[in-house]
Amino acid sequence: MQESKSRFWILIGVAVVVGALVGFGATMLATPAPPPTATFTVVAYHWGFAIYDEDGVEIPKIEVARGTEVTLLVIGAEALSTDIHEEFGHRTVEAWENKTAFGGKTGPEIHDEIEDAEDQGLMDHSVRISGYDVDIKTKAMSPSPVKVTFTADTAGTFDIICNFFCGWGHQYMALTGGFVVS
Ligand SMILES: [Cu+2]
Repeated sequence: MQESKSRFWILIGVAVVVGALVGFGATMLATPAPPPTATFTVVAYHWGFAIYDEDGVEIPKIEVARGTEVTLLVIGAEALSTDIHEEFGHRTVEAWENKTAFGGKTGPEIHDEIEDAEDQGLMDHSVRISGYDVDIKTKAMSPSPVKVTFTADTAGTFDIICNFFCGWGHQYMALTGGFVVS
């Protein structure tokens, strides 16, 4: 009687330990490691995009591993200080001078087109990622960026394009291969 009683308690003990292990295992399976995350700031200007990493360093394109939870902070250049804003305009003129974009017009003509777009109140742009359901419109003059988070679930090389009419150079506002998921 004494022996079977202690065997009973041993069995209970074993059951409790096994139960705890099964429970622990199930918890481990139910809570996979969180996905990697990455945040980038994208400045949209007349007529291009500038990308910055989490340290504020400008980078030529966004590169992430598949499955990364990507946060984009999108801001229109018009919302930045006049100096910075004008600096982006100079980039556009320089891009023309390097013959990398904006064919058919001279540097001063490009400069005039930028001023015309602003005079017409065409201050906003969008950041659309081809192949993804991502299209973020800037908020003119708002110093707070528009924030969007999505999962980079499709591998490949995608373009960042403006999908909101922003004047003459809108047609050229694209960063080919600007979003790469490996
Ligand atoms: Cu545009």
